[in-house]
Amino acid sequence: MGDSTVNVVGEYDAVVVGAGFSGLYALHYLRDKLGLTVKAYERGDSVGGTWYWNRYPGARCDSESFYYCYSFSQDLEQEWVWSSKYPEQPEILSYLEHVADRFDLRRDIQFETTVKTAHFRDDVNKWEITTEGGEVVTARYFVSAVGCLSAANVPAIPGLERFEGDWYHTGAWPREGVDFTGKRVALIGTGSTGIQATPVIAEQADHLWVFQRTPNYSVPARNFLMSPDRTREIKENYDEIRKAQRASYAGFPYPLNLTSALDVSPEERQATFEALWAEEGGFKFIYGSYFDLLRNQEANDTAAEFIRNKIRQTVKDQGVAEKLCPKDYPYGTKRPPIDTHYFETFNRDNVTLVDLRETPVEEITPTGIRTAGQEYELDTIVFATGFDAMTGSLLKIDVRGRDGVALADKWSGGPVTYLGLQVAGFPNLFTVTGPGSPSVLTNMPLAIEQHVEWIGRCIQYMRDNGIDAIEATEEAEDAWVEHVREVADTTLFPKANSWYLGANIPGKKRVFMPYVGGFAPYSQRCDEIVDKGYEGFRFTSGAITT
Ligand code: N01
Repeated sequence: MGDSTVNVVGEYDAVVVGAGFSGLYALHYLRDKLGLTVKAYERGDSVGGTWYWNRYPGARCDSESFYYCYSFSQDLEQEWVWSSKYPEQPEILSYLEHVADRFDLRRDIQFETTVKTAHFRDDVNKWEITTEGGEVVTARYFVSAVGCLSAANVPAIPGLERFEGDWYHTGAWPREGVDFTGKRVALIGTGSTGIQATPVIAEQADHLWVFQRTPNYSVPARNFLMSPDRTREIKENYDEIRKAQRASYAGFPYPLNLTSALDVSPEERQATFEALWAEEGGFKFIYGSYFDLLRNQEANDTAAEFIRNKIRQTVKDQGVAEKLCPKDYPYGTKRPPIDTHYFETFNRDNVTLVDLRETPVEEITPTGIRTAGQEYELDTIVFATGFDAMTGSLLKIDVRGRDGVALADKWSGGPVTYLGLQVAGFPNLFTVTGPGSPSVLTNMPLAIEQHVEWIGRCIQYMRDNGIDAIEATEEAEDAWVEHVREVADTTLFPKANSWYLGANIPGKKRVFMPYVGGFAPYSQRCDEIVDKGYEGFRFTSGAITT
């Protein structure tokens, strides 16, 4: 096909990039349900995606295990047993390895292979995909399952290359682990990752300095081991649980509370927050308390102040406690972490909080970190500094659509998509959990299943109707981008400098990327669009020459 100098080594119906939760399901659905020939590429040497790379100390799921798993196979649901409410990373990785083996997926995944380019060939309505090793394959459908939080962000702090100790990013953690015993350690970043890692590293390190730029609201996880009775109850009720998840705002089956935080007495509100804090913990605090916490500043203030008071009660040194109290953005507008003894850790003698707002980092020296206030002698630096979220991983690939237009150029003003599923000008490119979808605000496996199933049904429809290419129209894309922005503006989300906005990456265009309209309305909208004959999409058919 095309350029005769290109050595095409394989022709597939679909190429999937990534073998995490989304890539594995996409491969299974397209290959085993639709009967397509599928090739998946994965840069790691095994499956797992996020759960393959994020092996940092304390890494664990922060959604309940029994909700944070696939629902597409009842047999799988019934046979897999979760050890605890929030299992650690190795257990989730084992689950994904089990899925890969159980559905015989590995034979179609090429590991340790990074996709370098993906170019749409207008003449044949196919994608030409090149790996870093120079291998070229073609595919009718190009499915991006690269993950929303996979492009690690190591901040460009001057001097890192001269540091004589060891440094790690939490999202690319060494497989053999890191022994912090006797080490002087700096951890930079207090998002969900830093908050999970801090208490665990503190137990091992000689001394841990936590470098905080923005304090975070965190709620206790209250992890527990799953009893056989609880496991049995969940398995017996999975149908109902999944139904409730699919009908919910964020993919968690918590009963919907339509009460405003401002419509109850302060005593009642306090009692509600106390009960959720003490008994349940986790995301139920935000999604199961009052519906308007993310919509009304005054309502949000009540939860924010409750959490600040908990921090003040927990941390003995009130000067440190105040620095740990977030005050300049609403609770929940940065992705809310949940923790196991994070704030308690600052009561340890071997843990020091470094407030980068008071004393910013100036440089990394060969022996440590120098801030405006002090020099810290270090053996190890841990970057828990997050990711170039939602767009970073896909844009690492040179993706070109019709007429050779680069996705990087198309998205230079921020990502634009239709439903987070497709991009105008990029036919047959499907983005699982793409920007403009509610995925990162939703229980991820559920969001992934909804996308993969939508994509699979779309491809089946195309095949049934002799259609070669599907592409979002520019009008539908513009309208969706505008809708995503409008809905975000009805909430408090844009008030925080979060990765949802791209604010954590210097130079990244600030655009609120996820769809905050809720998972259930979003998936209903996706279905309605199908019912209306794929409204907002354009189909192309024609004789294909290969
Ligand atoms: O990353 P983050 P993360 N100098 O971007 C700081 C998911 N997740 O890896 O807030 C100093 O949230 C940055 O400071 P600021 C979850 O969706 C899930 O923690 O930008 N500091 C912030 O404190 C989560 O939201 C699980 O001012 C710098 C931190 O680094 C997402 O992954 C577990 C800096 C980055 O926080 C990302 O979480 C863990 C700099 N130059 C994570 N640059 C589950 O359990 C950045 N920071 C499912």
